[in-house]
Amino acid sequence: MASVKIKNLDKAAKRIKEAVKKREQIIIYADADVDGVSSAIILKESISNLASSLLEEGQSLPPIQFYFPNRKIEGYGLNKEALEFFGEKFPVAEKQNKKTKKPAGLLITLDCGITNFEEISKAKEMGFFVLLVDHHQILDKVPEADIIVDPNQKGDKSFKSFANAGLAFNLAKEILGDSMSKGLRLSFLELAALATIADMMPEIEENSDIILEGLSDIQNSQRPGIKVFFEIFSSKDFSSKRDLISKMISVLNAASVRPDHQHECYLLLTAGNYDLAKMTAEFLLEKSIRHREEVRGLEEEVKYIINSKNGSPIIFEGSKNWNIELLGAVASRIVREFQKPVFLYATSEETSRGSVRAPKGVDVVKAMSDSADLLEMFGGHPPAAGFTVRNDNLEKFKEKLIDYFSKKK
Ligand SMILES: [Mn+2]
Repeated sequence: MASVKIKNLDKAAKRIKEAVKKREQIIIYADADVDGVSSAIILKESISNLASSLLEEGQSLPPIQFYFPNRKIEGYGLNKEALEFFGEKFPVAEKQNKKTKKPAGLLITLDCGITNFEEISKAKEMGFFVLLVDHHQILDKVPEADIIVDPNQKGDKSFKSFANAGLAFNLAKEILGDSMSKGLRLSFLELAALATIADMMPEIEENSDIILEGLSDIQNSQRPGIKVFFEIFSSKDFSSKRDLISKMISVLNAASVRPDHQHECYLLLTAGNYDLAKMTAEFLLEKSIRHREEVRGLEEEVKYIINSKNGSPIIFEGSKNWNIELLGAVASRIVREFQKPVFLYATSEETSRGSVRAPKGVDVVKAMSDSADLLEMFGGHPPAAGFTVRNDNLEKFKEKLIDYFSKKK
């Protein structure tokens, strides 16, 4: 796999090894979707495996804090409130930092971070060493992180279409080298395969290798949280293994972030025993059924609104009653039917947050770059992205987008 090395992957692995040796505080801050959660598990388990080979007997693992931001409350990506929470939780480290000028710890962002300019600068000011691992598009500059791994950055000649968990798998290989057992490798590939499919990354080159190998024996996975799906679903209801995997992903997608910033999907995929895995999987299955009904309902509502208007090159709709967590799924369905860029947003008091999906060949990140001065935040992949905009800029943003897409035609 991975013929051309991913830029800075060696530096990232070296820095993680150093943190383990020095038992530094490590914070894993990952996006709360299947890709982010899979990335977090791969990294955490690489660190545990590394630690068991590096540390002397009796020494413990470096302290690891997980944080999955709740998209509904905190939005997408790294946020300042979360950083303040880390500052309060690890005040000793912060004080130490002022005296010794040593980093307060290692903050690793997974599947997010590349558009968090201010937040990353703040983390640096707080004394964190910031390692950013993301696969989203680069805007006109990159944040001031200490190490950036993102195949889209300048000077990176590697494969561009990895899911973030594909990057995490390559990072794991770099960290563990020959000490990665066959079993562990397969277990990581299963997660990377699920994430690559869940993130709808193109199934070409390295990604097709990841999927092929990762799904090869997934029905016998070492993870109770994966294996359980092959028992709660009856295989006769599915035309293929791949079909069952899609259903499994739709269940995983229904998982939420808990108030303590732990993630239900993380808990399922790392469950140590079968009973816990079964209970969690069944709970998520129920939730995914409700979730799907909500998506369908919202889809109907959006279609009703847009059918009353036509001629616009884009679909741009929002409401204060819509659930941001469903908008990506709804926008994907609307795009398939209308073949236009779709911007759906949920409005709160001062700002609106939205999900964007586009037909093949349309780059919505580029389209939004044209309105960068109107936006609080935006980013993503060419066909699937997100934004935050102040409500007083919503109309201007819409007009600029209409203008942009009218000219393109
Ligand atoms: Mn991702």
